[in-house]
Amino acid sequence: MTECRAAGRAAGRAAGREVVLSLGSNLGDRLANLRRAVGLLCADGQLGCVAVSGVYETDPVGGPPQDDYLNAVLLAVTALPGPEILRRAQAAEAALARVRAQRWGPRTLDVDVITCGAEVSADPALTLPHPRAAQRAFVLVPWLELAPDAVLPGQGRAADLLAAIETTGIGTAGIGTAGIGTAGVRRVPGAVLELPGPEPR
Ligand code: A4P
Ligand code: MG
Repeated sequence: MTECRAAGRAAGRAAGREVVLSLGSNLGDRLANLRRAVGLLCADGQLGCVAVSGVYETDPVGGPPQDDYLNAVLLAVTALPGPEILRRAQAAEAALARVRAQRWGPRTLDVDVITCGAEVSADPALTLPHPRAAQRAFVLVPWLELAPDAVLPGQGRAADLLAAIETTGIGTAGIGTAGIGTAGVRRVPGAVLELPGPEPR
């Protein structure tokens, strides 16, 4: 885990709630895309970035035949409301020239809001927790690396959800949109996503 060194960002995190973001890329320079995403999301300190996971190469889930993804999870503590967090996620996608040609299609960058504190919402514009997170080893594995006691509000412990993916077989690679097991999620040795350093005084 890389600790946030930006002391100047502590104010942005005061009285905030923990937010979990999932980052994915399978088009272009995937690692550079994830690095740029972290830089963009953490840039102004309003999304108080706390830690970023290692990078995982993952079998694609759903959509047309497409290349493997790189996935990671970013933890933040922020007072920003959910819609503003989603707006920032989508702004990062737009900055990486993401084209929405097809649902679950290949993309330079996908930023999903996995949780916003304990909030539970069925709003289609921002469903919380993310409606497919519980079935996705590419979300649960990097999240558990950062937070072994992670809980998906209303759905249980992330570790138990991951175990269920494995034992039910839902997670077998290649089955529709359901998901992939941990065999489809491989840590990329040496690939590191750094949080931005301290802001200049
Ligand atoms: N939306 C609602 N709730 C949320 C939320 N919690 N986080 C809405 C983010 N967005 C949320 O998203 C569609 C709509 O979901 C948005 O209008 C937003 O308001 P989108 O980003 O436009 O389209 P999408 O990402 O193609 O669709 P979707 O259904 O969000 O796909 P997912 O669930 O994001 O899946 N396989 C691997 N291995 N790794 C991946 O990262 N990603 C996907 C995308 C598929 N397969 C993958 C991966
Ligand atoms: Mg998405």
